[in-house]
Amino acid sequence: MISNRDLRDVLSLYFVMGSPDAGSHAPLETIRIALQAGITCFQWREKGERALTGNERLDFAYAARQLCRDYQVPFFVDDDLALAIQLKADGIHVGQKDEQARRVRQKIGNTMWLGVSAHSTEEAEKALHDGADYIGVGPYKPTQSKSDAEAPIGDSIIRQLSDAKFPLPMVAIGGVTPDDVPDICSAGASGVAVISAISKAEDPTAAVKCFLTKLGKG
Ligand code: TZP
Ligand code: MG
Repeated sequence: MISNRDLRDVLSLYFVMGSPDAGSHAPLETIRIALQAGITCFQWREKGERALTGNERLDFAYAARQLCRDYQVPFFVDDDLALAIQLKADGIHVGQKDEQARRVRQKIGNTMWLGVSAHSTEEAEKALHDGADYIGVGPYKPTQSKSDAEAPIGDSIIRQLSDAKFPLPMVAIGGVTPDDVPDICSAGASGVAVISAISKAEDPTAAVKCFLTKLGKG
């Protein structure tokens, strides 16, 4: 596994989506466009009433992973550890309601990155203790993309953790737009994790470029 320093760069523009999150383009085409435009990391997160199941789900997962390989962008799987292992994903991301991070770390060893969602400094410290490589902190602002999202927390937790020299990379997630990037980065995050601002953009290429410019990577 590459070092945490490299992971900070990987996490700069972390695009997250599943098939129900697509907007004006077909789901796989949306992912391809985002990869082509320069996202630095991708998480496949197949959630909600319209989520794919069975073979369609599996085919989509393999296709998304292949696209990421084609563009040499790390591919993460949300929640489903067995599938992440089957797909030889680069990483797995778990929420507080998913399989316990400590057990996931035991199962994957150092073969994959492990990301954990945190909404408080306590959850962040626990994630660190459990062996996470990074944490996703949010929701930053209200979001339409997660039905059971907690109340928005802005950059308060990222700021507190950063002030306390929390050692893991952090990404902000939830309602993040390009205009939020300067505040999020100055709070101490390595990057931003984004669904709808890219997946539902009329022009996903322009959305990605706008994020990259704000991240100083344009
Ligand atoms: N976790 C916290 S908020 C969120 C997740 C998966 C959804 C983020 O989606 P969007 O569209 O960028 O608000
Ligand atoms: Mg989850």
